[in-house]
Amino acid sequence: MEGLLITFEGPDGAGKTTQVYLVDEYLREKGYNTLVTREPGGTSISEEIRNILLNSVHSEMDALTEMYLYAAARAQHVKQVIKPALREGKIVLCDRFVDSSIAYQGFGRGLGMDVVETVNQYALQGTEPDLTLLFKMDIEKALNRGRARSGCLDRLEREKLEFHRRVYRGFCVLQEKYPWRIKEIDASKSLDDVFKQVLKQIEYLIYCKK
Ligand code: T5A
Repeated sequence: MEGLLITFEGPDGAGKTTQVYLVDEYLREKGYNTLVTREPGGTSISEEIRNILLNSVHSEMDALTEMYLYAAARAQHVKQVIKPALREGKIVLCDRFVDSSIAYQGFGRGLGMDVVETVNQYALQGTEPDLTLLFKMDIEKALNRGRARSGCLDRLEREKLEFHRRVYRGFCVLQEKYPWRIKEIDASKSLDDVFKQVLKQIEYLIYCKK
């Protein structure tokens, strides 16, 4: 089987990372060759960019700078990790990807979808997710889940609720634009229930690609 890129998207704290690792364990037990990675991050350069982006010290960061830094981290990640893994036939499970840039920088920061998509075309080098799982739930509840876990907030999590509302709307617009790729997950449910929804989509994708 050729490699597959599966991305996990949604508001902060919706439970994406938890599911990435559950899916990884499940697929490995079934004998699939998987790779877990994340954005921003996934390479040493991209992880350094992540530290700049999420550090709450940088409260003065301009929206354009932010967009380019996410895209720069992505360009390195795609070239160094994602493309090679896909060539090797791996199932790549990526915690956030380009849709986050469109939602957060395009809608949240107000840079617009077109600008963010255009800049990211260069970073993506033709790479597109085969499936995107969009974790949807009340954003305040999701943010509280994240807060309860870590206690401290990163630069993006510190943004006002209105920012997170715009981001969420961005994800909804993307879902409408790419319904064949973006599948909704009701993230408000229990861990087991969310896992079942996620597996249903992934197993269907694998079945279709066989
Ligand atoms: N960003 C990212 C951009 O602005 N542009 C971009 O291009 C990209 C790629 C990244 C930040 O950068 C922004 C988005 C982000 O703000 P991050 O830390 O990677 O920062 O952000 P998140 O992906 O949001 O990571 P979180 O860890 O905060 O959220 P998750 O992964 O959605 O949630 P998770 O799995 O860690 O779970 C949170 C808590 O909830 C519990 C877990 O046990 C955990 O305690 N939980 C549940 N509780 C009840 N029911 C369930 N079903 C649960 N599932 C998990």
